[in-house]
Amino acid sequence: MKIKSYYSRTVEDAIAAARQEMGPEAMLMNSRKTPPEVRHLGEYEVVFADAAAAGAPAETLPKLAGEPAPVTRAPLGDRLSTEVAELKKELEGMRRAITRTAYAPAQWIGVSQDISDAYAALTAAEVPAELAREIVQAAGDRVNGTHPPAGRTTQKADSPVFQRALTEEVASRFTADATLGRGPAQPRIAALVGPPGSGKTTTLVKLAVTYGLAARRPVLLLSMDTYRVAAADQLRSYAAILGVGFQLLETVSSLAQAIEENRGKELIFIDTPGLAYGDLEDSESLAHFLATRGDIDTHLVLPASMKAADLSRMVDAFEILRPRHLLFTKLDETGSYGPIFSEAARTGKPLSFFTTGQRIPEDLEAASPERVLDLVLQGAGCRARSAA
Ligand SMILES: Nc1nc2c(ncn2[C@@H]2O[C@H](COP(=O)(O)OP(=O)(O)OP(=O)(O)O)[C@@H](O)[C@H]2O)c(=O)[nH]1
Ligand SMILES: [Mg+2]
Repeated sequence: MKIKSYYSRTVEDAIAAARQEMGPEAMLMNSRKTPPEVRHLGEYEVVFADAAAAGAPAETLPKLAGEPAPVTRAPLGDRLSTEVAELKKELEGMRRAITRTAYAPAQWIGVSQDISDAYAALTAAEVPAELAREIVQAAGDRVNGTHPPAGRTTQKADSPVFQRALTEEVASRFTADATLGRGPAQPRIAALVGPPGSGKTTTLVKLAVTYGLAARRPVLLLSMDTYRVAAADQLRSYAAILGVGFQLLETVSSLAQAIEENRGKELIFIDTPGLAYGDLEDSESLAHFLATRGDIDTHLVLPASMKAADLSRMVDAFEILRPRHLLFTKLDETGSYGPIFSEAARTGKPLSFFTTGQRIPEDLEAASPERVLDLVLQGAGCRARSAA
């Protein structure tokens, strides 16, 4: 496997140099404006890999110059982060104790440490209180066959059993399905919809690289984002960088035609403009198109950092586009992952992918039940997972 960085004044020049040296099969792995310390090499850096790099696991993908290495911390940094971690732990303990007494149903207080801890952990993860209560109650029922009677204390020895029941209870309430396209139909077509700035375009490119180019599947990128010139240009230049087809379409009938003309492709990705509440009413034709096309797999792209109540409102508003999957972005921008789970539980829609940063294509994950359980139960969490 050969991986090499190319520097130049423009991305296009750097790509041209790479393609000249490595050939048309070479695959773009990363690109960015160079940090000041290597600026003398050129304004932009692109990293290319030859064909043998395709399919390499994400961990082995190259880092760009100036990106932080996986870090040996200075001793002072070590001490500080240990202290911060301890402080966080203490604060978490205090917060849990407060949550427990303030919000837990009265009959739980002093009854079962496991139940009140689990409730505190779920609400700390911002799982809505009602759902958190239902889950721990049901987990308790799984263990006891009934709600824990007042005055009864769960024995310590019961903890692993309860933690397993809690994990099973959470797991039974959502699904994960990291697929693109619907059924065996070819080409597989995925559309990304969502509010402005949620990460649709960059996620689409991550998906196209990971599931298209890296897997050597012919890909086409289509954009319905004619609202802003810059938006279409963003995807057009990504398509040029990746060396895949791109079309900007103004109407749903031209979108349908473009799909028809490209039946030979394996994967077609459709980017859409960010739609705010007001826009949703005006996007009737796109909504009707996506809602009625049985072959298009629509993913609703939402930032994980959005507040739970806003998220629910947004998901409900986007229902007119009939999204089949929920795709959460910007997991790196929050520490509370309960709303991801609770929206999946509330709507019954499977979680498809997560994005965890701005790097293309590395910061993309296929959603899996294990990952979601880790995110949601991280407070109650480690115990519940290891008990499962
Ligand atoms: N931190 C972080 N930033 C992200 C992530 N995904 C996307 N972004 C950033 O969010 C910003 C918006 O991303 P876009 O992909 O342009 O969002 P969009 O939904 O296409 O935006 P519109 O087309 O304007 O609606 C960009 O700066 C992205 O780099 C992520 O997982 N984490
Ligand atoms: Mg966009």
